[in-house]
Amino acid sequence: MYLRALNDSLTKVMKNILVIGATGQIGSELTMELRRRYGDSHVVAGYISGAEPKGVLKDSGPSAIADVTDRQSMKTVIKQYNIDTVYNLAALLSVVAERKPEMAWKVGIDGLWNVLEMAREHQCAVFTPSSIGSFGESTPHVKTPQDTIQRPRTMYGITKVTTELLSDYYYMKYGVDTRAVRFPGIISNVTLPGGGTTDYAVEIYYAAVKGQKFICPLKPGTYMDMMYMPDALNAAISLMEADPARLVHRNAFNIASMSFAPEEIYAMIKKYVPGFEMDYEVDSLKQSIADSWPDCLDDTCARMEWDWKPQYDLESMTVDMLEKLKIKFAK
Ligand code: AKB
Repeated sequence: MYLRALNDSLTKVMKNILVIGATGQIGSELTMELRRRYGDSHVVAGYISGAEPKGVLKDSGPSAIADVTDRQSMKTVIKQYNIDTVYNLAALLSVVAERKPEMAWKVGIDGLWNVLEMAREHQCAVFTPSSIGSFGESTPHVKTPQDTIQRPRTMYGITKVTTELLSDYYYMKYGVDTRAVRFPGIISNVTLPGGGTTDYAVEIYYAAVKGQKFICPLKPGTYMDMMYMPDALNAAISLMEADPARLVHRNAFNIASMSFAPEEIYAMIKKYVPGFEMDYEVDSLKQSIADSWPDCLDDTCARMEWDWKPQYDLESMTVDMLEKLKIKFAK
């Protein structure tokens, strides 16, 4: 028991991690959380030119160019820092991907191919998230099972299903340790998301704290899975730390913590900000994407195979979001 614990902590200490897309919504917080757990010098913030890390992200540890479309840039950083684990967060979100399908494929799939090839060559484990966007109209929308129909009609969804299949392929054919979750909409207070269908659930908090009326781009009754950032970070890290012998699935696990429609998040915020107002102005692209996604996923497999358990629900997330954003805007 003691030896196992010692071994686990040594393994943690010895990990060298590259986060690709470290300045994005998830990457900026994931990099800091990984540094907290594994040590600052063991986590490299990978970025592309024009999206350099700033502030604490820049100052707390190493950073390097890691562009998924340029294999050489990844090879250089993997060798320089002796990387053994890659969190690959390079992707265009659903709305932008619909506007720039070719770019979405280039970054999401050609880029993933480069990451997986580098991982094969340098024996790295790889986490490349999928999404609730990997499902489509013909998927069961309520309690969506782990293994079910995945026939999305958006470019984002197509790249996410391909991500899952290609990641599994590299595991089965070459033994690359690929693992992933299907992220829902992620709600956070550090870095804003850009170009997703679920972004409204972040923007609504910013409007409430700034005392502005919120214009919701989705109709009442549009349910989607959402998650607070601390749970999302914990999901990614716990899965990468999970005992491989217990994993029946790999790419990618359904995870869930809350599902709500716009009128429900509005009512919850209004409970704490009574003067808050919201109106609807439906964006047809966002609405059609949201309508094609599940209302709520069944995450039983994640709970059974690696003990997934979220901490936050809509109310506890709302209290924390409002508190953190008030501090942020008081500065
Ligand atoms: C998006 O809305 O595109 C993302 C997602 C759910 O994958 N947040």
